[in-house]
Amino acid sequence: KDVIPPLEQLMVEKEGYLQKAKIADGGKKLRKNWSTSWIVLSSRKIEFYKESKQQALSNMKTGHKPESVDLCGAYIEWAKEKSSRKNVFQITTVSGTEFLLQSDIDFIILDWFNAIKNAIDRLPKD
Ligand code: I3P
Repeated sequence: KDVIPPLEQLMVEKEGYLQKAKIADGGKKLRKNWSTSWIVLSSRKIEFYKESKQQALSNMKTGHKPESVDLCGAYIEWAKEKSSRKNVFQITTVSGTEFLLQSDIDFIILDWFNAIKNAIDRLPKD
C-alpha cells in the first residue's frame, strides 16, 4: 500500500545534487570529506541523501531517515577561505552543525544560496 509522507516533506522548495562536506557536528570539528549529496530544501529544513533520489525514495519506504538539519536560527555565508574549491558556502546551525556546499556551476550554487538564505530569513530566529 502507498505510504503518505508528512505534509512538510511535500512542501519541497528546491532539490538537486551538490557537493557537500560536513565540517563540524555539535560544535566539534570534523575531517573534511566531500561527497555528492541529493539535497532537499523545504520551508524549515534541509535533508541530505547520500544516495540517488531514486534510491532515497525506495529507502524512505523502509523507514530509512536521511540526515536533516533545522534551518531555524541558522546562518549562511560564502566561505571562500574554507576550501580550495570555487563556489563554496557554509551553513551553521543552532546545534553547531557546520557544512559546506559547492558546485562548479556558478548559477547552480547562486540559486541554492539564495533559496536557502530566503528560507532562513523567513523563519523565526529561535
Ligand atoms: C582534505 C581533502 C579535501 C580538502 C582538504 C584536505 O584532505 O583533500 O578535499 O578540502 O583541505 O585537508 P584529506 O582527504 O586528507 O582529509 P578542499 O577540497 O575543500 O580544499 P583543507 O584541509 O584545506 O580543508
